[in-house]
Amino acid sequence: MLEKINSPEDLKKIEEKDLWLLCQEIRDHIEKVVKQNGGHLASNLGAVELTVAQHRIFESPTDRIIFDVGHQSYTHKILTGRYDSFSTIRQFKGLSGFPKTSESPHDAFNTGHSSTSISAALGMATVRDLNNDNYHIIANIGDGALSGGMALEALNQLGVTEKGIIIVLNDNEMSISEPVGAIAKQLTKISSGSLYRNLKYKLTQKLIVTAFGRFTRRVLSRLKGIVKYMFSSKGLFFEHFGLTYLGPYDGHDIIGLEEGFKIAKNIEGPTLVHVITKKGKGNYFAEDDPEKYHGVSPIGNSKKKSFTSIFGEYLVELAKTNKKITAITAAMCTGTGLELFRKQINERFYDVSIAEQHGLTFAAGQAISGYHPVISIYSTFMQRGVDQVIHDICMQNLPVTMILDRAGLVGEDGETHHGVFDISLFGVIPNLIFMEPKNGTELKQMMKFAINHNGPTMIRFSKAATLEEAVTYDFDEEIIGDFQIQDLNNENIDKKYALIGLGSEFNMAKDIIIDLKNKGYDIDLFNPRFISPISSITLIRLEKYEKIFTLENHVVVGGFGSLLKARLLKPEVHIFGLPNLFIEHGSISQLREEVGFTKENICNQIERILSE
Ligand SMILES: Cc1ncc(C[n+]2csc(CCOP(=O)(O)OP(=O)(O)O)c2C)c(N)n1
Repeated sequence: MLEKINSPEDLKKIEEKDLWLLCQEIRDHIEKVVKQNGGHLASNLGAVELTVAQHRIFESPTDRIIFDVGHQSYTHKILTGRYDSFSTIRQFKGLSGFPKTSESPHDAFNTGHSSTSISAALGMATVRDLNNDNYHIIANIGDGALSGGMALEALNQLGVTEKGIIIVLNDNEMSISEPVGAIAKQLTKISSGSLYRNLKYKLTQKLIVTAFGRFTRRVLSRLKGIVKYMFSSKGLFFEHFGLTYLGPYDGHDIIGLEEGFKIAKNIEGPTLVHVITKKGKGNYFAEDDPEKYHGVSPIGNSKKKSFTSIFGEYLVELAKTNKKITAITAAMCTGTGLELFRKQINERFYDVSIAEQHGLTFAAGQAISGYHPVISIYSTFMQRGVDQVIHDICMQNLPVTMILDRAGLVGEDGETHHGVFDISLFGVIPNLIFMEPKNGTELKQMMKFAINHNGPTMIRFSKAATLEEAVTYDFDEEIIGDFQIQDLNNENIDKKYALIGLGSEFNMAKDIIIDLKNKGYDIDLFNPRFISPISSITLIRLEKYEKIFTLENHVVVGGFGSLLKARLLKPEVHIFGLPNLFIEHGSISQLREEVGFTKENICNQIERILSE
């Protein structure tokens, strides 16, 4: 059937009796492609019927269907003319794993980061109404994403503007991990409130059947108030925000869902359709362990040791002896390697849900009270917390250790997920000691130093696999801001030129030095360790060079090399890194190739500069 569906119009022609088979085909196709390309398996399997029903009842692209986070939009892509290209999802030059307005008119809004859908929908609704247009705006949001601050801020405004948008709450009682917090608890209570559901559903349905058009809508809007107070307090949680609550519906019953959406279409003002889904639906393993199957890697991917796992294991070791250490995650326990901490030191582990900003100020609160919180957030999601880092943590000089995981290019998740702006955002903040380790051993040393430091520290590291080495050195307050020169062959150092390879780029810097040495160029190699501050000893030392080259897994303008260049007077500084662009998706090596951030290219460029 799927081959014949090129648009939602074709979907509407499918007979009701065949819909279950269609959903089966969609699931099979998603599973097949995700096994090959990696991607968000469990979330997509759970949202199949939900998406089919929406595309049968609404008129996309005139009606705007928004997907919060966007990781669950695979069925939507398949049904909106992208069945043929779906096998390219997440691959270089292929379909994106998230909605992209540039990819299809059916993708109403770009997403990737959580909890933006209600804000975007409300913005769209205000313009629709100013223009006296008439179309529906649907915000699909998960129970996890609903816990994010932005979603709550949007609900706060929505309640008073009373704009007609339809929020579809895809409630699978899971974020990536188990959802936490009071909202999650409320949702569980509502889902189990079947009396309210049945009575209210029947009443609303009756009204729809017996009257039509604007009159019906007006009557319904008025009755909303009456309905609200007739039944138990279950749906009042949302009705207090000024929403008409419909549901909960079985998220795998297309006919029931279609009825729900038809009712929602006819209600004036903001409406919330509460849908209960099973994450991983249809796949035994994903249903059984939705956390593991939330996002999967393509088959055959070997798991080498990552900075993340070294961080997670070592933090537990440190925290076992230092009882003042706490660990904080914003709904990314597994991804940030804090699983072990959650299991072994649960009393000092905090999952604040998808709330990076809150998590950072929460850490500040713990730090000012005498503890040393370690909060790990992906570099890209840390973009949410700039003010909290500046205003709450650094301005008060509080001992919080912030870990920026997945810094640099991340590959297949693409432009919304690359962590390539963090140095521009955090590299100039007073009091903050910002570091990047060249390998796993150095990460441990930095962590130990950070825990003992009485002020804010930040450590970024990439997704790259890394090694641990036997040799360690004293990493203490004495060396803050000092770049380390590497004497590769016990030969004279302090040459005319220097190459500084930041963090995960240090190894490439080393290879470049060796290649250029073979071509007759002598260059000193530095492992900077510190992004900020840079000590005056280091600056004085670097002033002696004629030409300095820097490498970083970050955008060039505003990054490590830029910050260094601004501090140096004499040497010519040539910066190698990523272009200041939103870089698409693909494997990390393809992307590096695409932007020219490869050993060969950089070697050639340095050679050219040195031979000038
Ligand atoms: C700001 C931000 N923080 C973290 C994430 C990582 N993330 C992606 S999906 C997800 C869980 C979303 O849960 P939910 O909305 O319930 O959707 P489900 O996958 O359960 O369908 C998280 C935390 C993100 N995308 N954006």
